Amino acid sequence: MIKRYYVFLFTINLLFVQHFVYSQIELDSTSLQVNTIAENLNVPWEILWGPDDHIWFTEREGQVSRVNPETKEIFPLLTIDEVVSVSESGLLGMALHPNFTHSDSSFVYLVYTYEKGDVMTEKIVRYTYTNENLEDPVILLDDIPANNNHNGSRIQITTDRKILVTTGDAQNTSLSQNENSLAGKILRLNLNGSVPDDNPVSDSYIWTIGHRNPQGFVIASNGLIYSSEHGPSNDDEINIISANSNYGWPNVHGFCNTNAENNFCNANDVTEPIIAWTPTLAVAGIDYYNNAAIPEWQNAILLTTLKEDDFRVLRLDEAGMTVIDEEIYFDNEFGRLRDICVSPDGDIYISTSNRDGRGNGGFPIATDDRIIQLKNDQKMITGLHNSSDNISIYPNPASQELFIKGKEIKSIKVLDLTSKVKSEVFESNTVNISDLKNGLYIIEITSNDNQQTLRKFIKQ
Ligand SMILES: [Ca+2]
Repeated sequence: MIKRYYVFLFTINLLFVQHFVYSQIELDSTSLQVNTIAENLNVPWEILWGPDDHIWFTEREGQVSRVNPETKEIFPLLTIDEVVSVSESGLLGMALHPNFTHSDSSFVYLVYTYEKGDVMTEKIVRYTYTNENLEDPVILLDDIPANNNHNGSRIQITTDRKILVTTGDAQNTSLSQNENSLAGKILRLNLNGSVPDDNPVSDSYIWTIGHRNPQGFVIASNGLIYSSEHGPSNDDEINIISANSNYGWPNVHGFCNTNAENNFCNANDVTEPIIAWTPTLAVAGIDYYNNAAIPEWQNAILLTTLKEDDFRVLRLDEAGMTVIDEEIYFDNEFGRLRDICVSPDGDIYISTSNRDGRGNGGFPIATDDRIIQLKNDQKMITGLHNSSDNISIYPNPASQELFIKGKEIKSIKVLDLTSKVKSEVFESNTVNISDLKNGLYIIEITSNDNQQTLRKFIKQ
């Protein structure tokens, strides 16, 4: 049902820029440049775009910092000594007050784990931003059950000025359906930490129940709230979150599609995910994209995955209720990917998570962890992708041979969508493609004047 388009990704060494490797993502009518804007970080868990045009980020061992994506300068703000970071726990989610630029509302909300006595516990703390420091911690909610793993901890602030925070089952599956426990829930608080009068159950923070470990969360500009949730070894999910709903864990994994699940779902009015993955991807940060900067990705959920080491674009139907298309990028290009945010200009930022103890496949590299930028910067790519390079390829689609017209050719490479070279010819304007499997490919043409041109073609 869901079409998958694999990685439109390849690495190009631009001859006129020494020592820089540029990656690009080629979409139908948009080229995205891929840059690194921060490195040498240690598990940046939350990244968000601040009203100061800086990216604010937490690092799991207890740091809060800002980075200027233009200059790449990093400004450390705070280290919380009390944070205890074991396995997946530590300083996790962060949100800024919606009126952050007003001096009486310069509040930063943090979620972290610490040891209360000997017991791993989680709390939500508000700090005040003054003189480029974070000061005056105020505990808004304490005693959220926590553990080394399964702590949820994404935090968002709604337009009606309530805090929503996801919690995990704290490795005790029975807590998620227990309406007396704050674990395995989405909680709703007033900005001062009190219980809102209009919560589903009076005097309870609980807004939704039946969660395992939701570690992606976004209030989308289409009016819906989405979360990603780690399944066990099956059924990672994306859910649409609404008040007083039950998402089924631990009785239901993914959709209601076994007899036992159907019984539980009917009896408890369980809300099913809009998409589920088995085997799991380790679904992490999400954001909603609707910016004209990348028209191909408008009305989509952007998702990072840890285990699958990729970045996914989940295109939605008009109502935002159904995933109609799933595209996959960066397949192990940057290792584990933890979180994502979008700037008002439509640039996309993604943080790696290769120093979280689970890096593999060559990661972490020396400069991990990193924050990667995807930018539609036409100025930077005109040398590679414009109609004035006078090169055309035909036929397209093609089945036997592909002809390149317009320039003296030094070499032609045919790449599949994982950047693997499928064939290469020199000083010829013809490539035999009869042995290729049907599908989409990239052709990289180097002319005698050392200009590189990239085109897509379809083998059929
Ligand atoms: Ca199921």
